[in-house]
Amino acid sequence: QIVHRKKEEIASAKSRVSVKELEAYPHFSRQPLVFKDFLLDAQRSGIIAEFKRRSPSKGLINGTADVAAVTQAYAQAGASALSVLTDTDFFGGKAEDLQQARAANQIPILRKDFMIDEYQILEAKAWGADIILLIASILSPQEVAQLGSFAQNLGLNVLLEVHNLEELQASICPNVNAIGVNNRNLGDFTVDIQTSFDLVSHIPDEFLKISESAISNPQTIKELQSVGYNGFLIGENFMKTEDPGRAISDFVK
Ligand code: IGP
Repeated sequence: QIVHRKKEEIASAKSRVSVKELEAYPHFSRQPLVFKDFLLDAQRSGIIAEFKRRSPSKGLINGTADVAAVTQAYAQAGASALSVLTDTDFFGGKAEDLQQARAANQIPILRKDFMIDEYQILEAKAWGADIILLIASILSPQEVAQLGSFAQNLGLNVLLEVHNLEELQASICPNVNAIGVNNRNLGDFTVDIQTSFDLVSHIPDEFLKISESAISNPQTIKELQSVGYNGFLIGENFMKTEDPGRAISDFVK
């Protein structure tokens, strides 16, 4: 149903400017940052800090946070990268959030959205993203390979999200740079960190390894690191507080 809704949204004229116009956005010709350079930088925390106003599972998380201020505070506290939701219907995000985060920061930014076609990847580049997300559960392995190669040809990095071994084995391909194991089941929203521990040995070492969702204490990061994870995608734990920037600094201390 996500795919269906996304297709309708994309097809509606108002959400689309022409490809020519996207290519004329100032950020379109910018050289994207390389995810690995920041994720493997020992001076940084490995945290990919997410700006998320609301979610289907939690409802409103933070209605007042300012995207530039929060993402700057994340970067200042040692985040390796940023994740910015651009999906409006489910997450209350928008293109401007990503553009404002870009203008305020010089670390890689993930466009967090349900990506199903090449046009959205052109948007991501135009808005200033460095990384795009491909979710195995809503794409065929062939689509993952095609969209991944399209993004990499634009100089973007690709994060492939999986939730179980079947998805991982079916969709993993050289056209993605990082594998994100989502601890949240997108079907019923249940979360279990064990998912990350179960799948890590099946991810070949040439891919960056990222654990996503439901991480709420620094001890969990240590344990995930010890089994081979390089990155930790955290949203709610920071955004649910009044001052997400402060929450991440306390967390990395
Ligand atoms: C962050 P959390 O539990 O720390 O807020 O999770 C991130 O992993 C989550 O927002 C997410 C997501 C997604 C959102 C993971 N995969 C796909 C939208 C679409």
